[in-house]
Amino acid sequence: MNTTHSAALFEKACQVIPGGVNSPVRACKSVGCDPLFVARAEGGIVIDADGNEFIDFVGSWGPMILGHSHPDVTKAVQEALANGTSFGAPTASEVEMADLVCDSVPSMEKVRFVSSGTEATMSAIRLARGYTGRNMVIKFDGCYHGHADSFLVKAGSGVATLGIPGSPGVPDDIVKNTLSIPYNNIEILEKTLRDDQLDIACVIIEPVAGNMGVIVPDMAFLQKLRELTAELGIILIFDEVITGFRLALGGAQERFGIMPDLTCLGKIIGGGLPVGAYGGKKEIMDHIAPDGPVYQAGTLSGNPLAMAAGLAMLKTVRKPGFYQELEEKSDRFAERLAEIAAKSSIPTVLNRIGSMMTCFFTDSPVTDFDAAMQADTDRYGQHFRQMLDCGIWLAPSQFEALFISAAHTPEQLDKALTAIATSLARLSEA
Ligand code: KE4
Repeated sequence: MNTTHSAALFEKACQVIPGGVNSPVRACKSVGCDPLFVARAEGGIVIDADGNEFIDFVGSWGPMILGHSHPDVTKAVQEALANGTSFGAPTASEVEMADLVCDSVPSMEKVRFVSSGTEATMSAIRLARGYTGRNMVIKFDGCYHGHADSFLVKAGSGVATLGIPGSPGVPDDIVKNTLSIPYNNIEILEKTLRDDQLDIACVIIEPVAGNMGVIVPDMAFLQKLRELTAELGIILIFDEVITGFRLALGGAQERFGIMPDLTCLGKIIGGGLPVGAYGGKKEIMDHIAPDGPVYQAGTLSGNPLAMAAGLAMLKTVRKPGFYQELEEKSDRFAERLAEIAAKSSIPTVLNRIGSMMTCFFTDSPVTDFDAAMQADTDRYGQHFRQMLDCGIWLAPSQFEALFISAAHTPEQLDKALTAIATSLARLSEA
């Protein structure tokens, strides 16, 4: 495969951008190769700087549930562009978007838009602390909530891949207010939440983990979390940056029927443009400035181009049958993937819910961060490179998700499955 242009771009990029990328996982360090630079994308396909075509299962890390360059999204952004790019003043599109988001996400009565998932989660925990007057935040090992200081303790995406247990630059007195406990462990959860030495403001969780690879929680665990936080007056925050508008129109909370107090959104909500959001009960959200004392702001929050893209995305996924069709397509893919894996001598574990899944190179169930860390990342790296050679673009990390989009055609999915079978066969010969 000719990668001349990507190689030249990467060499130049490394001179002017840390690691040559604007987000660490894109550097492909954990899969043993240099990154390819994307020139354009359409539907289920990305095309790199050298013209190589790949079937894309990263989907920009989740946003591309419609596939790339969806005509309705493109048209909406072009129309908005003709009116200007940013005003720093309220617009009708923000009101329409907020109304549609609150109508779609069951627990949301009010929502505030920001420009990234990190902004959404950091604002949500500030709100929880301001509302409760307490400081402690409980998170779960392997869950990633963006790169705000409070979260960089044994996080998942990026950090787990790079093996950084936290991060330099995060002051100790920030970390002392964040406690990370094992995912899916009811006993430790109850012991921690009932510890009256801890002035717990909130618990933040990915209701399906996507940043240590995909891990679906035990429903008893998630239900217990909801019961305990309600009983103890602790704010429960669902970080649905990945699962929002992915697992159902109303995200994981709709799919599982478990309602958080606050929800964080990102990725899909922006249709590929920078949008994050946090929202929930009016009683809590009314503590946010300017109505309330908890401060949060953003120059480009509710940006008209991003709102246009988000609205076009929302109107498309709200069409009858959208999620059912995506679910059925994902069912077929996952069933065939499981059959292929079962025939291979290479030990793998497939964790999947809806249109998100991870094939772990390990031989035991993956139900928490420690189990995920047993995966053979070198073997995943070989798999990644072999799949790239077959024209399939997977996440450059064992600890991320494979996403099926509405744009993936049966032929593209067949090609991917054939490539996976070939890759596993090669791995078993290695
Ligand atoms: P952003 O700040 O990257 O928009 O969102 C942070 C975030 C928050 N919560 C969850 C559950 C997330 O998955 C993320 C970001 N996800 C990673 C990949 N899983 C983004 C990829 C990257 O860092 O480049």
